[in-house]
Parts: sequence; structure tokens; C-alpha cells
Amino acid sequence: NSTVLPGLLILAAMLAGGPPAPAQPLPAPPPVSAGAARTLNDPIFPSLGQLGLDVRHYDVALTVAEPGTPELSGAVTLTLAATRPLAEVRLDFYGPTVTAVRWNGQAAPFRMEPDRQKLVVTPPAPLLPGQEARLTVEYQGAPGVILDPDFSTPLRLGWQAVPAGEGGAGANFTLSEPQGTHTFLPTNDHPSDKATFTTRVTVPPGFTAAASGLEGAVVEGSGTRTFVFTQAEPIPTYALAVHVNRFERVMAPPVPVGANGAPVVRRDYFPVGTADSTRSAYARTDEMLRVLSGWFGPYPFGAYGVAVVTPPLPALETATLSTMPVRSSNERVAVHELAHQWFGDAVSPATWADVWLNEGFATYAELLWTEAQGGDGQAVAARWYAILAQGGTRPLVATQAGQLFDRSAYQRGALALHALRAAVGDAAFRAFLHAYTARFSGKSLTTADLLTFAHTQVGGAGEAALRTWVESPGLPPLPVPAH
Ligand code: TYR
Repeated sequence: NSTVLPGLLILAAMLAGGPPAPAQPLPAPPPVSAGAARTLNDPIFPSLGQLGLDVRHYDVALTVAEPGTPELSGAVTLTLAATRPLAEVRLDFYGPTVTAVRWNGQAAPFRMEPDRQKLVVTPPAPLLPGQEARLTVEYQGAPGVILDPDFSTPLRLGWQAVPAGEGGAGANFTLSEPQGTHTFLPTNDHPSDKATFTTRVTVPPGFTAAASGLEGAVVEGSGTRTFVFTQAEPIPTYALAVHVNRFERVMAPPVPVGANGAPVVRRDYFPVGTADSTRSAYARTDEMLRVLSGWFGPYPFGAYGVAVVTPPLPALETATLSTMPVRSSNERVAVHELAHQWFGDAVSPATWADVWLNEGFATYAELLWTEAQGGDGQAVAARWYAILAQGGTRPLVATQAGQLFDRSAYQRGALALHALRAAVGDAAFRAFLHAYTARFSGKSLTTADLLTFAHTQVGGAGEAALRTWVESPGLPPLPVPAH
């Protein structure tokens, strides 16, 4: 959670623990000129994605032969569709060297545009709307280095390597928001193109792999083990978790908070030797699932749990399996990342300018959890308000990368929901949240879509309360809901 980012700790960890950089970080790519407007034209990251490309499914096979080193080999088959004729497929990729590309099983010509971090594949014939194709990419080597553009501290995005030593056996994991997934996977790397995933991870004996989704049977090879995971509901690419470590997998009883009371599988992954004080942050996940699903509606996926990692990075809401650094292992961050399963992973922002739709809602869950414990929610809101009054604020739609995870995205975003609640009352607020997740799960929306939806659900007064917090340049008055 970026509100408590220990910048110096992160920097120290990067300098002390990180493996040598396999490549120089790239400067931000130039914006695509109008004539070649083939990207998704994201207002914050204009080079990401391809206009007209719809990746429906990623079938991912990763082999991590030496956990703790950056190297990996991969074979991914993407199920592609198009919303306009595509003579080329331009995937975001800044990963290992590509060794083979196949289109529906046949070798296909490809090239890299390293400055734009694109893998460009030419199919035998243009992909047309209504058609589906399978694109296979094989690759091997070290992932590229993309430095995070939006935290004030250097953070290497995407595929992480934690070298062996210091009590650990060597680990790898993903930490990709906003655009790190294409350091290890060729993707249409944008939250407006969500997809389902099958993830197969092959590791040496003694290691355990974990990934987003439900786990299948482990396949024992000669001197390897392959773990298989199925993420059956669409998620944004940045939310894909992949972990390799010497893990203890701890199962807990399923929690009946899925659609129509369906059981949600509960499993957590702790590196061998994880302290009890770290594990205890996750002892109340069952209760958190019940409290949050009461406010938000059915839990959107088939499983939930955490994978704990040792570097002092920010926590990330990877789908079905939040990535939780030891140092962020506390109930407040735990409830924040759990809330992101609804807001971020199931209901996703259509552009990076709309990321407050993730962070504001997840931050608001911290207040709801405080209240569920008998604590004073209004005091939480007042603290957020004081932070903004002191530190300054901005309208909620971000205009630059440095704003994506700032106080306004988190605390002002949360106060926008508090204002909606104050305007319409608890019962209508709860009904609104249920309707919102029901309407937008599996989809992506803009801030304007939220306001339109609020108008239809709670009427003009509710929409106006929200809109003031979305749009006004200054800080609106602190909302005080009546109970
Ligand atoms: N979304 C994270 C949160 O829960 C913050 C974060 C953002 C973490 C980007 C990692 C990252 O790469 O607040």
C-alpha cells in the first residue's frame, strides 16, 4: 500500500538484494503518432496495448529452473479475437529473447520493436472480427527491466527475483501494476482487455509454485514438478500472480461467500520459516470475506488467500492470491488487498487515469472493517480528511503517472464513497455497491461510467455527492453519514 511506502527501505532492498540488472531501464517510449494510432491510447501510458485486439485467454507455461535468478523460459498460447481487421498483432513484450512464434500452429514471421516494447507478429491473413486465432510465443532468458513510473521510489516492475541466501532458498514472483506483466509475458498489457488464464509453472523439486486461480493436480516430471492453475474469471494482466518459493501451503475451511453462497477455497502460501507474527495478520481472512461480501456482494472468484514475500515492496492485489510482503502483513493492508479482489481485479478501470476506482474503494474497505470491529469509522474518515487538507489534493481522474497511487487516489477516492454513503444512507449505499459489482464484474469502466451508473441506481443527489468529490479542484467538506 503506497500510503505507507518506506521509500528508503525499498531503495536499500533494491541495492542490497536485487540481482544485477540484465538490461538498462528504458526511458518512456514516445507517444504513437496519430497516423500509427494502433495502441489503446491510454491517457497515462499511451504506448500500451493494441487497438482492436481482444485477448480472451492466456495459456501460460513458465519454467523456472533456478529459483532466485531472473532467468525463465516460457511458452504462451494466446486465444485472440479482433474488433477490427488486424494485419499485424502487436503485443506488449519486453521479456526474454523470443525463440519461436506460431499462428494456429504454423511458424509465423515476427519482429521486436524494443523501443516500444512490442512483439509484432504477421499472420498469414489479417485477423478479422468474428474470427479466433491461437498465437504461440516461446522465449527464454532474462526479463526486461521496467522501472515503476508512478512511485517516487525506484521499483522494478514485473518478474522479481529474490536470490538465495539470507535465510531464503531463492524465490521469484510477479509485482506488475501497472505495466510489468510484459517483462515476462507477451500480453495486450492493459486493464481494458481482461482475460482468463491457465498458468503452468515448472520448478525444481523442493520448490512450490503458486498462481492466480484454482489449483489442479501437480505433474511430476523427471527432476521437475509442474503446478497448474486455472483463473476462470477474466482479470487484468497486471493482476496475474505467479510465485515460486519454498512455500508451506496452508489450507483453511472454504467460506460460503461466492455467488449464491458458493464456497470460496481458502489457501495461503508462507515461505518456510515465516514468523507467527506475520501469519497472524491473515488469521481473520474468513471474517474479512464475510464482512466485505456483506457490503460489496458475492466474492467474485473461486479462491482467496495470500502469498507472503520477503522483500519490502508494496503489497499487491494479485487475483485470488494477494502478494503480501512481510512488512505489510497487518490487518489494515490485508483487508485493503482483499477488497481489491472486487475493485480492481473483478471490476477494473478502463484506463490508468481511472485507477482511483481501485484504490478509493479498497481504502474505503479499511473504514468498513474498522466499523465491523466496533471501531469509529468517522474518525478514520476524519484522519483521511486531515491528510488531504494538509498534503493537498486533486480531482480524481489522474492526468500523470505520478498521481496513480497518491493520497488523492486512496484517501480522496475513499471519501468520495463516504460522501455517497452520507447522501443516500447505509441501505442504499450497500445496495449500490452490490449493484455496481454485479454490473461491472469481469468488465472495465471509466469514472464517467461510474457517475452514470450512480445516477441510475441512487438518483441525482447521490450522483452529485460523488461528482463533487470526483471533480472539484479543492477539498469538499468532510461528509458525515447519519447512522
Ligand atoms: N495496488 C497496490 C495497493 O494495494 C499498490 C501497488 C501499486 C503495489 C503498484 C504495487 C505496484 O506495482 O495499494
